[in-house]
Amino acid sequence: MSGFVESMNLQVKKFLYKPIMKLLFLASACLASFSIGAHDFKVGDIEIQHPWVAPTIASSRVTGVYFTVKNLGKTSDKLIRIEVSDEVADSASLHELREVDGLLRMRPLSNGKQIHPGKSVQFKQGGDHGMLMGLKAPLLIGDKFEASLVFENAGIVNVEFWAESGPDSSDSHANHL
Ligand SMILES: [Cu+2]
Repeated sequence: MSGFVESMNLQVKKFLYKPIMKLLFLASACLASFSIGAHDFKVGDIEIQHPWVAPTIASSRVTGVYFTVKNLGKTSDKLIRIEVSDEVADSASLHELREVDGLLRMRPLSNGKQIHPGKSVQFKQGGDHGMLMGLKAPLLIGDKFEASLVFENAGIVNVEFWAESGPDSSDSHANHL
């Protein structure tokens, strides 16, 4: 496992560190107007709000996926993993991103993410997030793909990720209808 983490950290340094820093620079401006619109998915008590994916940068085949999980129920649930078809990417995983001594460190959310009853958890730029590695094609704004979020209790929630420039960029959903 530690070998996997080490090799992933190398990959991160090589391919992701700079794009993530650029995205972080934009993130604070975007977060203020995060919208809850029609682009939501619900199974049982779990609602997934506005799943979106950052377009790929240059020749990168790695990107981040973002969404909000809301637990409308009275019992806790846990997001265990994210899955995509191998026609979309070689792998999809959930990561946490923490600042340690001024450096962003990313590692797998190997125990999943607890979603307490009545609470929302954001998977967002600069925090916990999903990641696709080995994308089969560049992702451009307006592209879409399906993915599954797997929960301990709610089971599989199928969602559609939309490639957008930021979390507030599709308030009107004009590009998608
Ligand atoms: Cu990551």
